Amino acid sequence: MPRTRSAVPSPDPSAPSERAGTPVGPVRLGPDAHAALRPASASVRTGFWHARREANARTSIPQGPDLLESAGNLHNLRLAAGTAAGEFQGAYPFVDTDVYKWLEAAAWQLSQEQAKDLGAHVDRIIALVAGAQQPDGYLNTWFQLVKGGERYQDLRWGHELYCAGHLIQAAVAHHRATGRGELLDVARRFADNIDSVFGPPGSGRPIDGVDGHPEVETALVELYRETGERRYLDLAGYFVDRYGHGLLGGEAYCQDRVPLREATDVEGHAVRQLYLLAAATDLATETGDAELRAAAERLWQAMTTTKTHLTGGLGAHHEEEDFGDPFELPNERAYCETCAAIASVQWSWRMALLTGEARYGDLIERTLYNGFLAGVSLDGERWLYVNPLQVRDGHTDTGGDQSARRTRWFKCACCPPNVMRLLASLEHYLSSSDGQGLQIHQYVTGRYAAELDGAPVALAAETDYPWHGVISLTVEQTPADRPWTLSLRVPQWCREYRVRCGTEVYDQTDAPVTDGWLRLERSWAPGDQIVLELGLEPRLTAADPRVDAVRGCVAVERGPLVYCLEQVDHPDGGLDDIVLDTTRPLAVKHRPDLLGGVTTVVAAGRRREIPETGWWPYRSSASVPDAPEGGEPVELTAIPYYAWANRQDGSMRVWLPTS
Ligand code: FUB
Ligand code: ZN
Repeated sequence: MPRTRSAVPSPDPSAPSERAGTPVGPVRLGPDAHAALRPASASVRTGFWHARREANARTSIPQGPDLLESAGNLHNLRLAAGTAAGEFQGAYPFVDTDVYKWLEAAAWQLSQEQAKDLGAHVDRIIALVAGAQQPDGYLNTWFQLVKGGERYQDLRWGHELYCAGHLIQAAVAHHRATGRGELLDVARRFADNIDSVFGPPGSGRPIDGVDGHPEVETALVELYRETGERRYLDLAGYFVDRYGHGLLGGEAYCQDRVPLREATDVEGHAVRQLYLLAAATDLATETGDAELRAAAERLWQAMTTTKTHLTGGLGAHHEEEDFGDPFELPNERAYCETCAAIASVQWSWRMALLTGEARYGDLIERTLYNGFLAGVSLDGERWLYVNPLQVRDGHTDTGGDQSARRTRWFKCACCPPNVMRLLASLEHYLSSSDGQGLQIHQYVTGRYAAELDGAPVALAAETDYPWHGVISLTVEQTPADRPWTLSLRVPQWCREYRVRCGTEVYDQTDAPVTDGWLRLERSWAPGDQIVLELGLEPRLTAADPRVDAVRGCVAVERGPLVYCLEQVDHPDGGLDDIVLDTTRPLAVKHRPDLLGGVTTVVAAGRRREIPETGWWPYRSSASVPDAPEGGEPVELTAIPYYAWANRQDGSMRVWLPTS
């Protein structure tokens, strides 16, 4: 798609970007966006997500500067600036992004609290980044220090534009959060350098190419949103449309096999695919491009129906960190990179804003509570890069980045600062407004607020979700003379619910729910109360029979949480011989003492008798051999999947055999 240039006046980038009533967060739609919804403001005050965000704010983010120092990332910036001597440190060309993602996380944190120490670290690290930038705006310590300044020659693997993307996102965050423009100046100068180099044939730019790792595209859209400079949006559009034309050798791995507009399935490296789709959705939102929107909707559908693990995790192969075939959803070898879960949330949120549909909030919820949250330990100190759904008895862990054991930091440390930035900006993904009312996508204890034609509306929320299903909302602010609609997402997993709104009570048989939204249109008054009760009966979930890896198994779920067994809770043996008795009821037991306070699900099971098979693990007979019966009864204690690997090493499983 040829790039067009148009002159849109750009606001002064050094001016505080926070306008009254405009929420601070990663996605700020342009004034003419073709979106059904716009992000609203929210705050998280206590409860489940508050605890996770506190670990992020008090432990994960504060540890960042030391970790970036000891891993050499900051040293590389000093080397590039010429203020230190030594060798480049780090194994990958994209180590600068660990710094940028940390800066982004710190910026979102600063938007919520005055934190002097954190602010000082941010200022110091921004100065290091600025010092490393070359006079013409280029910035990449690996290429400056290791590759002798040989720029843009290794687009397939070099990650130069990927790094630029994370720098831009950090800069936008810093500008939105603090109103300060130092990092935004650095990012713009790099973006301008890229814009002067990349373009389609005939554009006068020397390189027609794309990065092997999409990321800069969604960042450029956000830079356009922040600065009003149309050429950043056009550059993003050019990049998105140049994938699939063989510029990267035609490989599915880096999204180059087929143009996105023609694609019928998600494929290749999961994070790459998802960042590209986030960018396509951003572009469809800003430009009204119906073909891109249709492609994004089609691919989201394909992904969720055939390639998503129960936890919301994405990516089936360790080898290439990529999607597998439809229904190829391995269990113990599930890849489910933490970054892929984050990218999925980012993409689904953009889809929710574009379309207004509640189903995107369903996937966001599933991913946040399970595939994403498992990526960080409860204390915020250790991480998982891959998130398998089973660890076998006798598992030999070879350590390294793809270990099934939590690790303090990784050689490829993409996931930890990515978790930090999502947790620090979580409030952004909770609610929206469409001009006619407020939509609540995710339930927290805190406050949701928006402006309807300049009039503030706000609700206080109290809930013990996900342990209890009651969500109490109180109208705090509302225009007196104008009815508006409060829309509450009723999760797709929820079979029974009830809502009380003043004297009216509805349940699943008569509630005004369409497409996942329970819509309450009223003339509201301060003090009005709405109580939503979501039934949290534990349930057994089976997979589509084409998911061979878990045929004959079920998983335990309750509300938005996927459960798993951990060996530490079953000290009399391992987990590989366990069978769940599906005829016996599941019991719920809240355990304030366990894992920071979790609701467990207790089930009846048995330890299967393992038949003698002789010299190898197979049995043959003329007819299909019977599944072994009998075995010792055993009480099974299932914990939320996100909390696994926080005690001692051992086996774990989500999918439980039923025979
Ligand atoms: O290539 C940069 C990042 O490293 C990817 O997003 C992750 O999957 C990891 O490979
Ligand atoms: Zn990662």
